[in-house]
Amino acid sequence: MAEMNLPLSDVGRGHISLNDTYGAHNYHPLPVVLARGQGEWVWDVDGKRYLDMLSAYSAVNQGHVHPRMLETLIEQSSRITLTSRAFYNDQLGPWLKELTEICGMDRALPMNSGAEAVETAVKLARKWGYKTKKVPSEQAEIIVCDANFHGRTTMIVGFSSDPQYRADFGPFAGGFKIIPYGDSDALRQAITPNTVGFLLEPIQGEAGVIVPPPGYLIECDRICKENNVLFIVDEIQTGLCRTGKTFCYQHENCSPELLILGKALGGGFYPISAVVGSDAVLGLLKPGDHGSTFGGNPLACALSRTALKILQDENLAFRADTLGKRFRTQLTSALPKSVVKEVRGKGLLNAIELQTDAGPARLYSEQLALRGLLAKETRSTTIRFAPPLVISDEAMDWALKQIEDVFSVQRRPN
Ligand code: IF1
Repeated sequence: MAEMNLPLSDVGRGHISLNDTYGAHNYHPLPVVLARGQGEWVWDVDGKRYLDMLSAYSAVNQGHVHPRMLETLIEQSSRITLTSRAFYNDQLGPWLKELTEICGMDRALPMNSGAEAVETAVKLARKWGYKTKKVPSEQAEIIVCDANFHGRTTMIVGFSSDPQYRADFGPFAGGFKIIPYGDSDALRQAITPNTVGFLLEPIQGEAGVIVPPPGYLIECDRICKENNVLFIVDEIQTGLCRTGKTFCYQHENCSPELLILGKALGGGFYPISAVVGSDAVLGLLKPGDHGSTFGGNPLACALSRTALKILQDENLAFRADTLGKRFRTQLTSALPKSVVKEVRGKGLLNAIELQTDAGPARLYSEQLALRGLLAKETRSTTIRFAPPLVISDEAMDWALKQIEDVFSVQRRPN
């Protein structure tokens, strides 16, 4: 793909060339080299300021370099950072208590990345299936959705429906069944006596911020409970206030058995993920069944405790809800229908869907970047907008103006 004509200094060019020469080419980033961040703003190596409307895919809901996160990092890392789970540490216990209280659940298990937490949830669901539901050995089935995104391990890409994520990475693990997203009848029909869990994203992020029909989540929850199947919600991207509630499933009063968290759980400072759930499921694990060198380390837990406090103290669910409504209302009325098919999302997880003849989405991300607004296309006709939830009213007004200018017919960039 042709690169945009972004005024790039020799310093910026140098960094890109280091990536090209010494890195694996598994990404195609915008040619912006970031060196500093604060709140909703980031600066490149030449000091140019950008509004971050990606938030590291919702991992910096709390904003870049939040002062309380920085303080916790300094304080905790000057005491102790890593103990392993061979011993207890003085941060893990309080983190478990605080997190399970926020989730209204019994127990939690810390891991590091989102994909590891998804792997953990699959192991838990299978163990529950064999021990409690009495599914015959090796027969456990887990139902997942078309166009899902749950991570990049071989097990997870094995149940992806995206050919690129799978191609040349097999053979894959069995035991997964793919059904259409947003169709609860399909779930009802796919369940067999060997089904142990149904894993889904309450809004599909990578697929293009796909919001399922109203009532879908609670209907799936009901179907799972009627059939003794675990309802497993991947809130790695939608959780922790992003969609205007602490968890996206709360929009429909669901009560999942397993909740998977990651990204913003570390406040943008540290990778930490978790599976949270009932004693009936998490209580089945015995010493040696599962673990992680870094999972539950004191630095991660201390940072995560602060990350969770910031979400509550700064009322970020309410902010996401209010600002998100403004974003969708204003852009839906302001953007020309000839270019934009739809503005959709929940809270501050939003997308602009282009008309098919409006040119590739990447051109629009590039135009926005030229104006100092960072957003990223996903698929060829969708641009995702997910700023840090701490974004100020003024920054949001400025962003809306830039978006209106770039997407208006006169400036259509092709
Ligand atoms: C990349 C996407 C977003 C996730 C859900 C699990 C994971 C993710 C719902 C795995 C990760 C990422 C990974 C990142 C880009 C980003 C992404 F475009 F790829 F799909 F956000 F939309 N469940 N999402 O969204 O978590 O192991 O990465 O910690 O570059 O692959 P992880």
